[in-house]
Amino acid sequence: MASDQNTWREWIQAELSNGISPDTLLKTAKLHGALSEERSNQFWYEVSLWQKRKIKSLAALSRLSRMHLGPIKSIDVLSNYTAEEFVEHYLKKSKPVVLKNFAATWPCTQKWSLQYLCQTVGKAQVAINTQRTKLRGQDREYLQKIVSLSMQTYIDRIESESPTNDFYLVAHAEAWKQTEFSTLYDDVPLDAHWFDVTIPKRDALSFWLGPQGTWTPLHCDPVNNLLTLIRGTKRFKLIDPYQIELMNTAEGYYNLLRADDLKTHPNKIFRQIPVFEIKVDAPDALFIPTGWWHEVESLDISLHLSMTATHDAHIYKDYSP
Ligand SMILES: O=C(O)CCC(=O)C(=O)O
Repeated sequence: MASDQNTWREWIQAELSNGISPDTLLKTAKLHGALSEERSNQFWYEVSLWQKRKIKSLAALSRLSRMHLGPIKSIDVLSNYTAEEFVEHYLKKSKPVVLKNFAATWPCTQKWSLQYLCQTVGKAQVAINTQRTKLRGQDREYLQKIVSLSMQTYIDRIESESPTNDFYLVAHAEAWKQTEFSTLYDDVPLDAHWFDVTIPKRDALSFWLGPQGTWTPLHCDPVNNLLTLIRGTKRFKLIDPYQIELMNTAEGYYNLLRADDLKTHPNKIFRQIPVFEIKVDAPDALFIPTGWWHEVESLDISLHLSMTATHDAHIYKDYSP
């Protein structure tokens, strides 16, 4: 019974963090006949706990902003760097940075053409996020429009329908954790200077592949991400978590505003928020620290790995807008 209650609690909290409203959650639970009297009583208690966590996250945000002593002025782009410099000057300070040629020597950079992926993991069934242009909260509501396809079929669609934002293989699909994908694991070396190698490889990263034209709305993540581009080019718009006004327009980890809306926002405070725009090409990496808002557009057919097993990856466990 206790574990049933825990599952119920975890479901409520995860969906609220995804930006689903309490009313929609209640309706979904009723629809599936999953709303006993006991669960119904627990529901609003869980919602209030989640709201308290949201307030606590404001405290976490101000702590984050203090760590790098005020808002940063620009995003550094480094051609020469060591893991130690990255940890000291960027990871520990929660400061984004572009690392040129980060994955240049990784076998995946040479090997993973679309054709190679068809040969190796073409038969794997993957959960594709579809009809993205029709959904207001295309990523928050991703579960509504999932379609299962073989990688081969998905790659054929990428090649014939690009550019489009209508379908995308994103982290939620957990493709990398599927048994078939383990044949690719040796192509991504995890150096202990950069990554916490005690974390199994299947849990150390997520695999994203999509056509030119995918657009991921403004959001932040509760974990540090050394986003490593294996193919293609992406444009990022980044906003410092120091800009706490954006908490007012957040729904879970997502923001209702687009980065471009800020320039013309009726409220001056929003118009003054700096947006850092930066293009990243394979095989470069962009460090996106916990809490940093980011909006992402693929300028080519793109494949990237979100490397989340950085050292101290989970120092902001309580960060949850
Ligand atoms: O590339 C994208 O479309 C989004 C990537 C992203 O937000 C992430 O890896 O956290």
